[in-house]
Amino acid sequence: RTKYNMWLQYRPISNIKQYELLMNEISVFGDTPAIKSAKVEVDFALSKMLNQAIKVKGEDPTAKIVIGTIEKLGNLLNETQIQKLKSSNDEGYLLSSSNHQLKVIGNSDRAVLYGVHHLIRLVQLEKDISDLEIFQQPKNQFRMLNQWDNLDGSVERGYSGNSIFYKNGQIVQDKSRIKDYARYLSSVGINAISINNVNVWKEETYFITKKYLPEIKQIAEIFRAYGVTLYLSINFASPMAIGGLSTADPLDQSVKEWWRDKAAEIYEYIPDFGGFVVKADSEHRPGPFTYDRDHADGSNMLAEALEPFNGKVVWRCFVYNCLQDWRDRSTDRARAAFDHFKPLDGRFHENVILQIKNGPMDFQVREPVSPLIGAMPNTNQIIEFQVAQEYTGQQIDLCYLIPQWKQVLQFDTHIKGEGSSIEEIVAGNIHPYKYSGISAVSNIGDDENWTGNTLAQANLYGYGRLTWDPSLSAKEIAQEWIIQTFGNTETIIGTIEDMLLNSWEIYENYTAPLGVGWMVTPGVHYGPNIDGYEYSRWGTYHFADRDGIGVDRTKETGTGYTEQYEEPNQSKYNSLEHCPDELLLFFHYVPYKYMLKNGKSVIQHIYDTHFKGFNQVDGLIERWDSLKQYIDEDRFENVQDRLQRQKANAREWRDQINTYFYRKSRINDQHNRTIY
Ligand code: BDP
Repeated sequence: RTKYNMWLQYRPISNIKQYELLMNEISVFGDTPAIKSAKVEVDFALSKMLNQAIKVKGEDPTAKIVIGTIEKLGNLLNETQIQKLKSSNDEGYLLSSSNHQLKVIGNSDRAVLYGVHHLIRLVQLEKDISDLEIFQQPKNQFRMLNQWDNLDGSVERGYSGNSIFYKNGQIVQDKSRIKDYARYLSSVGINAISINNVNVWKEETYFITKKYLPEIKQIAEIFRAYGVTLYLSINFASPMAIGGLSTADPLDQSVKEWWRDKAAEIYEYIPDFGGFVVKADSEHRPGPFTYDRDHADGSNMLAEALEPFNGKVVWRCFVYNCLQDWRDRSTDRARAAFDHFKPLDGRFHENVILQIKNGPMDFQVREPVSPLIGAMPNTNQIIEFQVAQEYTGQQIDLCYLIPQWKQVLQFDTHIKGEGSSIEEIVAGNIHPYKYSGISAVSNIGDDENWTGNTLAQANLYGYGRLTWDPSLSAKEIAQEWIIQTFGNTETIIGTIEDMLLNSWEIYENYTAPLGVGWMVTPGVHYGPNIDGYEYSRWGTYHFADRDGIGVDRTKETGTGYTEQYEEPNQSKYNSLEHCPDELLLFFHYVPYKYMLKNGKSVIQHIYDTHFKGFNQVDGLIERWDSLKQYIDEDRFENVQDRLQRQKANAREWRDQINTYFYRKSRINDQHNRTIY
């Protein structure tokens, strides 16, 4: 089950002498579900890693290891420790150790569980624990995952087999895999999950009825024991689809009442239900527009229904016209979210949270940061990432996404002057948001290794760790993950770390150049089809012709999208001279011979990166092959196989892109390499 265990291998460590303190009796205080999980986990993990039975006893404050909440164990702390814990949030904890005692004390049950996982991680990483005084609290309040799972067992944009939640039109009977998933999530600090696809239009509409609520309640209980709050995606037209009403108008009295009753019913089953995730007026999903209402009307109506129970509405901002006429250049999909939502600032209830994709388009390998994030000082916001590699190699190709997310989080919007980074905005430090944080589309399925490509486990692990502590570097996260997953050997760490850290650049090198995006096979979104979306209705164009390529989004001659940014970003992106190379074609249409800041022409850059990207995949293969003796056959072959498929994909991309642009431009490669 090595591949199944992901980063919770609990491999026996070689030098157990340094952990003598842990070989004493452990006393865990309390018996709520989350505390019980902490107890089971610490017992299981330490016995395995230290290779001996661990004694867990009843509540005894003199035990060498004590674990519990501040409520129960506060009297073991000194004044400074108490103050520090009390000034941290509900999920904060303390790990403190001396020769005599090791304490894991949290502000809540959930925090205790996080503290226990921290301790376990330190041991697996073989860190010194003799003199600890670690206070930790998550930087983000929301650390959420969205499952795009359907009741028929399929997973929208799923690249790891089928759903672990549903099979053949039913919720799975054996829920042990869901429990294991909850364990993994809690180990990296994820605290919320929505368990069904955002596109709700078939049988899933009935999830909020008594036909499914008894079983969803069971799932909620499983997650609760791991500190994860359950949400459901809903169909905005439910009052009509399942309620027998003739309208879903959010201002209609009967609709409001229907949702109020519905909320009350759900909370009878799940008293700590998180709330609704809503995709409305987006890609054919129903929404308030049908009734000439706006997104504030729509979300507020649901918010009112959930308010008495402390429930939240997570309202997605992925709203754009997906039926636009490609002949009409007056609309720009990149502008859409900002144009729709920014004017509504201040009109949302305080339990509405807008969920905004990291870029203005759709999870491309490279996009600028969405200008909507931070642009609504009076509206709660969370950012949405995609752990699932829809446009970044579909868990066949290697693409470690933490560097991309870090770049997004570090982007300075200047919305309230210098230092208004996305990281601080979503942490709620720039505007006084009541709720904020990070959400993401999950990448798991029922493949035995959860993520298709074993190395894609690093994205799930890293997502959790990063949302907890955005100051961790992509490299630190990679190292933690590698050691826990594969072992604490320098060769392994160095080699895999190098593969992971370069993989995003490599993927970008052989796919769509300079921020232009897409060029993928329509529908599936894997492999090249350069003009596949060029004359379609989705608003995703590259405008390549014989003279040049790129989308003009400037204010003078283009769509004016650049104006959605605060200065100095607005001027930087708007000017050809200052726009960074990697986003050039997102913002500007330029001739093929246009000189980049890196000293190459656009066309030469395209040729060079595509030859290079393909060669780099060979490099990945070589590096992985060099690990054969260190890695179990199963996981070794899984990655080896994926890398071969990646190579075939990279070749397709390289050849199609190079040929396409050679034919368009008729400009030769300076190095005379073979272009078909
Ligand atoms: C796109 C996916 C589509 C999703 C949509 C969304 O291709 O399957 O339904 O995003 O986020 O990236 O709603």
